[in-house]
Amino acid sequence: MLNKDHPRYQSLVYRDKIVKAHEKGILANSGMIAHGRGETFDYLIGEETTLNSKNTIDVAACYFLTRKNPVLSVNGNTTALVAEEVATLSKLLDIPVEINLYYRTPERVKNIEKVYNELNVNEILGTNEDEFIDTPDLNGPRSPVSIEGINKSDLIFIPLEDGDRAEKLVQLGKETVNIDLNPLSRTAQTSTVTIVDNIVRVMPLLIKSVENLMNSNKKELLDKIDKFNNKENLNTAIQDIIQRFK
Ligand code: PTJ
Repeated sequence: MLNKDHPRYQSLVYRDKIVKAHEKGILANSGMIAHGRGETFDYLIGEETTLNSKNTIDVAACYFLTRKNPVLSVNGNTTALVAEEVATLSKLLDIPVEINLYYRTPERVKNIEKVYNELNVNEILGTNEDEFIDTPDLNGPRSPVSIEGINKSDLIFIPLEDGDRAEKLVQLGKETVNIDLNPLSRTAQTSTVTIVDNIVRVMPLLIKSVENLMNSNKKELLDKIDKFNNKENLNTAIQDIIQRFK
């Protein structure tokens, strides 16, 4: 039983979600370590969404609303923390959720598929029954992607990921939107758009931003994309952390 008066109650709630997802065979063992790394960076950024990240979330929404075939790629950590929000975004944009795991086992895929099925996601790809094709020049369990999903997509959402895949996807001419509390990670550095913030704060804001911008004209959305530079965004995120030490 979690004590609501605890000064770090929210953090305990998310740790509890992580532990429960591990017990249910959703989270990889290393997912616990990844969460701890995220918590450390969250301390450094002050555990709140910065002005810079709010703007980046709006830019991410503009990408989702202007690209032809976006896909939401999910892993164990994302599913443990924000499965409901992923399902909401998938319905709002009418785009698929694709399971793509670093520590892929048929059991974990099945357990994660069940979560999104129960949330009534329309199209779940990357399941054990799907048809796959390898991502060129990428080794390991993340390489096989759904033929109808990531393979054909032009924009891929890749939150909370380790570094090797983003680089390859970008080399293939695809665009990526990443959420990562660590602005120095390889995925953060190679993605098209990197939201440096906790996924639990980002997802509700991203959904709101998509809802707000949904009826804007395409030129406005493209203008916002044109004005964005991910290197500047990452530099600002790093400067925001440095400021907190002064
Ligand atoms: O479910 P699987 O098998 O695909 O495995 C997933 C993990 C996360 C275990 C795997 O991709 C991995 O090892 O990732 P890394 O290399 O630890 O990278 C995860 C990144 O996510 C790190 O840079 C963390 O700082 C970041 N991160 C962790 N929790 C959060 C986060 N970023 C935003 N919000 C969080 N809550």
